[in-house]
Amino acid sequence: MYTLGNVTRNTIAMVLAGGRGERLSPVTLNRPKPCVPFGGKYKIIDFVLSNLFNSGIKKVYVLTQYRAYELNKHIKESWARWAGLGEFFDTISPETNSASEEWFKGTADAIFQFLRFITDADYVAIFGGDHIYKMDVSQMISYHILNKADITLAALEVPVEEAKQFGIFSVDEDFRVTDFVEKPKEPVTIPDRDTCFASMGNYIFSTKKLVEVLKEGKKKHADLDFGKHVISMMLEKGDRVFAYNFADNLIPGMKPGEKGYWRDVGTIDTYYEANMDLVNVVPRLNLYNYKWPILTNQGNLPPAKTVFDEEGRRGQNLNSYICGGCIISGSTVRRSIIGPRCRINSYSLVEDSILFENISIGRHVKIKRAIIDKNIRIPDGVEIGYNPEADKLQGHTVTESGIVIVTK
Ligand code: ADQ
Ligand code: ADP
Repeated sequence: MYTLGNVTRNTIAMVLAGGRGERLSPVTLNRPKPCVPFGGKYKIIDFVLSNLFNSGIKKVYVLTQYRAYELNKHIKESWARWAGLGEFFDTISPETNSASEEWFKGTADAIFQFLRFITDADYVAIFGGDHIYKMDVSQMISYHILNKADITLAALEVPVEEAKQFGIFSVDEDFRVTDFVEKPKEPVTIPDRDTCFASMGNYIFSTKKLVEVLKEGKKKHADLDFGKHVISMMLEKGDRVFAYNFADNLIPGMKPGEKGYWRDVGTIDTYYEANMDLVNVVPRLNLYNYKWPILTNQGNLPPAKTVFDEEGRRGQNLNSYICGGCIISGSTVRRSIIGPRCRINSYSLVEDSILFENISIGRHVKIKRAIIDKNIRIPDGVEIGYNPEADKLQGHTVTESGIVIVTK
């Protein structure tokens, strides 16, 4: 009989982190989506890795591909050290596979190229690396085992208007999946509702079955993909495909409003909103729950400091996250997320904005509803976020909703 402890010890995780995240451009021009900063000190991938870690799954491969340097470095510096004996947080990329000179062509193809890495465990958790949520994965694996499933997909209920961007499926009364369509033009709704069951792109596989279906699938599709091919193939064969309702997942210490919290943060607007939620007086996503900590590289940074400047102007931050190594002097920061090592100088005002890392803001600067990429210096007197046309002339990107993105 399996207990929670040994199901997770008998699971290897493969985290898919190779996608470009084009809809998040220009933030993803130089980094893949999983490597985009979130909540100041974290990167998006820290959420899935923390979920795995807190669930007891510490044999984790991160599959990287697009612009992988920064992500590889982050996994090595921030995650590899959490592993104990027989455990690992490692990255693998297509170029390390000498038998194939090609890049991963699809998500399932990426796993196929590394099948030899997973045969040591009875279960494989294949999770996407680019969503913000908390989930106890051990509950999903236990559910998979109790159902004697071949594959279990994590499921969310989404409004029908959003369904086109997901894999959408129907279930029978036992929550066994009866049909699945990747990004359907006409999504099937749940009976008597205007919502659909969507796949979160997180799968638990029984290892033997995974090896079997990937070998078979590769014969038909060079660009084998879980959403596009694998799940439908398994349904056709009569394999046991089950859905796990994410709404049933419980996290220790979770606040009532946090249940079911999941964000794709796939566009600038959704990314911005999810960050801004954090500086609300009561955010939906609680980063202060020490029973389910979100881990990352703590960095050996000096404390954040807020000072009166020499003429007595008050440096102040209101409803903001200020990360290590920041100095806010004689300036005001309001409803913003200020990443590590930023300097904001006198007479400046930063509001409703996200600053990544190592940003220097001069004097008399005004910034509103902006996202500023790392290592940028904003000279004295500049205004950003007050006049879209002027912002565009400066070469910044401005979204329809008026968020300005400043990159190098
Ligand atoms: P998408 O997110 O559109 O749909 P995809 O672009 O393949 O699918 O990305 C899935 C994950 O794999 C992402 O985390 C991405 O970074 C990563 N990735 C993509 N290509 C990769 C590659 N070649 N190598 C390594 N990593 C790669 C999927 C499912 C849908 C489901 C949604 C939920 O196909 O059924 O509804 O996720 O968001
Ligand atoms: P401004 O006056 O335009 O805000 P300054 O460059 O004069 O900017 O710096 C403002 C304040 O930042 C200093 O008065 C000091 O309090 C603080 N500060 C600067 N560097 C350091 C440091 N290395 N350690 C601690 N505080 C610092």
